[in-house]
Order: sequence, then structure tokens, then C-alpha cells
Amino acid sequence: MTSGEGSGSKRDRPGATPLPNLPHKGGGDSPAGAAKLDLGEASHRRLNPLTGEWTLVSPHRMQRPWQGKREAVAAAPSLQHDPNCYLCPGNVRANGARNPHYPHTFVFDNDFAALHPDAPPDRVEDGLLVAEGESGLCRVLCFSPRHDLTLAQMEVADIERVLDSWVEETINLGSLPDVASVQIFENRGEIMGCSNPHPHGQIWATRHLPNELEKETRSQTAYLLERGRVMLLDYLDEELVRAERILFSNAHFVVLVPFWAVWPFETMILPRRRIGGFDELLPDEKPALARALSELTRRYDRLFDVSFPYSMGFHQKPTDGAVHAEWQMHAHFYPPLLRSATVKKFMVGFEMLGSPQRDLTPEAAAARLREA
Ligand code: H2U
Ligand code: ZN
Repeated sequence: MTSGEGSGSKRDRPGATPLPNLPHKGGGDSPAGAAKLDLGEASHRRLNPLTGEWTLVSPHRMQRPWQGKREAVAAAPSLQHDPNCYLCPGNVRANGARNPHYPHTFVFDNDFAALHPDAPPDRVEDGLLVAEGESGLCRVLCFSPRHDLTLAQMEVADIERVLDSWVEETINLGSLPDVASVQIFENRGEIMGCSNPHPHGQIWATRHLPNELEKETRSQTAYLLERGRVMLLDYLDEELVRAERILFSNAHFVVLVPFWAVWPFETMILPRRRIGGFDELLPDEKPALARALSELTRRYDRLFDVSFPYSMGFHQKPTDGAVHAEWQMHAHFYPPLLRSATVKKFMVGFEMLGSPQRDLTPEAAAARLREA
């Protein structure tokens, strides 16, 4: 039983198989006696087995009119080198340090780091008031010396150099004694609150597992213990058979809209073989992952004909010294756009107080991204 299944409803739940009565490519295969739940029509909820959390899906709401807020579309940067950008080669940063004239990628310690390596590990506990010192390191990674490029516009060979940096940072930070997690991410676009268009990501290394990594570690561990298999490899097998949420794939990676996606055009990049983290990537897997990143970000840009905003990141095994045979590394892309370049999804109301909810089904989103 996954952690999210404990909450029973008043009625007996029909068809509690992992994917009840999904319209299966090549014909239905509903379990005998299961109620007919049409996932393209009926309101329903879907379980995220990585987190144990549910998402509400309301396909019938797609037709509702939109009179809400529209966002401005940010203009693309016009300069290849911006003298006022703190990330461009040769420029001076806010704290006075000068960037080198880097030809490819450039990594530095965040001048305004959220975490410090020397924070004391003490725990204070007074009844329900519990706090712990949290140490860590925050690094900034410039993807390219060019101020005006995005991942979608970069050459695949240059994205590979970004991957090389992610590998190196994972190994270096992950081998530090007080680092249990190396979280790689990119926050892209003004709409996401990103302060600078220069293509860059961040790397936060922390003493404790962040919430999402902790949930994913727990779920994947439970799955391995119960079934003796790796959860996300089993999941990928199911998706490859059904083929309705797959966007594209290559020899080593598959890109899909997860069955349990929360954000309208949320996607995942999944390896075909078990890979715990960046430190385990084999030489021919790097160009394949770079191609997948390039193809996905290009597709996103084509979807609404705009430089597509998102928060993305890679989840990988904890660097706490344990083996973590349960872990399958993967990327999550969480884009905020809903139905056009200017309509953003807000996680409010029931979503803040109850569960996330979506109207567009993951299958419909996958079809749109396949066509883009
Ligand atoms: P975002 O634009 O994605 O927030 O990232 C920029 C990061 O760069 C941010 O974390 C850091 C900020 O602290 N930064 C520096 O380290 N040095 C600077 O001179 C400006 C910004
Ligand atoms: Zn710049």
C-alpha cells in the first residue's frame, strides 16, 4: 500500500488497481467488476506514487470561459553580452567579484546563499516547536556565456557541457561529509520570478533531504522492499505499453507527461535503465540526455510560440553514503502556463487548502506537446 491510500472514502472504492480502466491503446482491459470510470470525462483523482499525494482531474471543466488575469509576455533579451548582467563573462557581480571570461559554463558560490556550510547542526525542541540548524552550499551555474540564449536555443553539444557541470557538482558536493542531497534546478522566466534572463541554474546541497526528495526516497524504498523492483522502471514500462502520455524518446531516455501531473504541461524525463544519479551517467547517455533536454525545451517554446517559463530540476539519489538501489534519477518540468502564453495557472483555493486540481487531462496535454 502506498502512503496515499490510507485515506478511505465512505463508499467502497471501485477498482483500486493502480490504473483503473484506462483507455488502453489496443482495447480496454478493465478489471472484471470495476465501475466504468472514463478518465477523459469523469471527475476523478490520480495518485502520484512518488509522493503518495493525489491530484484532482476535472476534464469536463475545460470549456469554462476565461475572464481572469493575463500575463505580459516577456521580451527576449536582445544583447549577446549585457554590460549590466551579473552573470555575463567579465562583469562584476553584486559583491564585487569579477566573472572570468568563461567560454562555456561557469559555476560559482551564490553570493547571497540561502545556506551556509558552517551553520551549527543543533536541534531545539520545545513541545511542538522544533527547529534544526541546516547547513549547506548554494552554487550558481551559468549555462552559456551568451546572455540571450535559453536551453532551447543552445546547441546540444553545449547542453552536454551543462550536464558535465551537473555531474561534477554532484560528485564534488555529494562527497562532502555534511551533504545528503544535491538538488539541481533551473527557474526560468519572469513569470516564475527569475531575476535574470541570462541562462543559468542553481545547485543547492543540503545536510538534510528536502521535502520532495524525502517523500520520493520513502516511496521508492517501500516499493523496492514490497516488490523487489524499481518503481520508476515499472512505471516507464506501463507508459511505454500505453503510449498515450509519451512525447518522444531516444535510446536512453523517455520524455512523458506523468499520469499524475499537477501542472497543465508538466513533464518528466526518465532513463530507460536504472541510474541513481548524475555520477552514474555513462558516456553515451550524456548526449542522449542533452538531446532530450533540447527537444523538450524546443517543444515547449513552440507550444505557445513563446520562450516557455518553467521550474525544472533533477531528482537524484541522496548522497548520504547509502547505496540507494531504490532510486531512479529523473527530471521534473513544472511550467506555470495554462491555456496560452498569457494565462498562468494559480495554485489557489481548494488547491492550497485541499489538493491540486487540473482541467486539461495529462493525455490531452501530451497530445498537444506531441503536435507542437
Ligand atoms: P535567479 O535569478 O534564478 O533567482 O538566480 C540568480 C541567483 O544568483 C540568485 O540566487 C545569485 C542570486 O542570489 N546572485 C549572485 O550570486 N551574485 C550576484 O551578483 C547577483 C545574483
Ligand atoms: Zn548575461
